[in-house]
Amino acid sequence: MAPKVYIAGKLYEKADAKISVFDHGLLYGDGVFEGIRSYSGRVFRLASHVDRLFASAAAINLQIPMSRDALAAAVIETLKANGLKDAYIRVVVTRGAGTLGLDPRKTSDPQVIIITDAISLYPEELYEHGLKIVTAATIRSHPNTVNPRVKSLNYLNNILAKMEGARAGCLEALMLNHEGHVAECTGDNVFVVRRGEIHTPSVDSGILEGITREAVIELARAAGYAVIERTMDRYDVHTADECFLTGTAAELIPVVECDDRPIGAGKPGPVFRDLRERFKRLVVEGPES
Ligand code: PXG
Repeated sequence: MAPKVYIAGKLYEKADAKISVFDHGLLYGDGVFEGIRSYSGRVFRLASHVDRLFASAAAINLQIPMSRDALAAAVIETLKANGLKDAYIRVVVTRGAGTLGLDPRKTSDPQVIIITDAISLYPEELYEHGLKIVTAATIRSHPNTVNPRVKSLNYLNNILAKMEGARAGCLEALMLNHEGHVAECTGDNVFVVRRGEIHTPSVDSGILEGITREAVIELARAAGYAVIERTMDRYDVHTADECFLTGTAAELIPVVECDDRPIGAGKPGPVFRDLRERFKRLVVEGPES
């Protein structure tokens, strides 16, 4: 089936799915997005993604031209039109086309775009053996610039950090905040395990409040682990017993080395393995859409 892309209420063939070059989403990165996943036709935590999208939009004073329910329904409709069960869903809302110049008042018609695609997974061997990461020199943005809680269309900081990771032969890079504390990776949240307790940077560390992060915190607490959200330093990562990342694409993925230091035993640990299994069960138990 030819892929179909949703733009402003209509489905278009991929080749015809186009928006204006005057759209401020393109000209200035003025817009917000979500990356969502469906498992066997079940969309994982759709309501949470819709809430985060609306919060991101509110933070940049962008009015999404449809209700939360209509947006959620459009996601399901697009998924069905594409005949996809295990899919990656990208929702993008741009400020809309305007004149050249930053002024958002000179734009009109924010565009809601929904793209679905087959999910591209990390190779299973990364889950078996773990990732190496390095700390990037590029920091997460200061909360008084674009707050990292906003999933905006401007990902340049993270892209620059990802390039630093790639230069060091790593698929992910650790980003610090403006105070030098650990924030997160370029597209994943970070967790460490120390003496059986699970620690992760708090929301005020300058992170995106990951939906996988939230699910893993809930799962871990329900399983009896202590989960502590706090200010963390690189020391906490370098000296951890275990480290793993969470995100929509990666789910939970182990980190076995950071900045050339092996983490714990240098291989994925038991807490990671336990939580990964619990997460796998969770994603198939969600409501059918
Ligand atoms: N931090 C950052 C900076 C992210 O961009 C996460 C953490 C994890 O959040 P979730 O809600 O996914 O658990 C992200 C997520 C993409 C894409 O297409 C990006 C993300 C997720 C899915 C797709 O680039 N980022």
